[in-house]
Amino acid sequence: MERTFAMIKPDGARRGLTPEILARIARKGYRVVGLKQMTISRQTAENHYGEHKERPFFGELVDFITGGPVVAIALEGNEAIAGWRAMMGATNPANAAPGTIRADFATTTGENVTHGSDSSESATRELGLFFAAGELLD
Ligand code: FUP
Repeated sequence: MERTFAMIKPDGARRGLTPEILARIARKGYRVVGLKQMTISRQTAENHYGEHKERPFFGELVDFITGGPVVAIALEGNEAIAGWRAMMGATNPANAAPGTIRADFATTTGENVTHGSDSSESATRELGLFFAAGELLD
């Protein structure tokens, strides 16, 4: 069993896509071991996206992700890290496979509805950034 960090970004939450996305997670068979709505602080956003801090879009990315409530989700399941990324689809929705969340619900890379950890190391780091140990189910 693997755990990963998933997020419904401000665009997805604002557009009312949270129930649809949680339904897809349930149908897939992942166990939700942590779930909360929150507004991300700039410090947490800059930490979360630290790998992109030299990129030209970093400021806009931080503005966007802190610009409204998100839904932070801890998922557990067999190969959940790769599996959740497959459900999201490619970063640029134009390249996302039909049936994926980004293909079905997004049109731009900047506002692509969901986030998912890209490796085991990222999953551990991001789960720790967004959830206190006591907020996750055993
Ligand atoms: P992903 O792992 O699919 O979320 O993609 P990245 O880690 O490469 O990018 C993280 C976020 O940065 C994307 F979701 C949106 C933003 N981004 C841009 O706005 N422009 C880019 O060219 C690349 C990423």
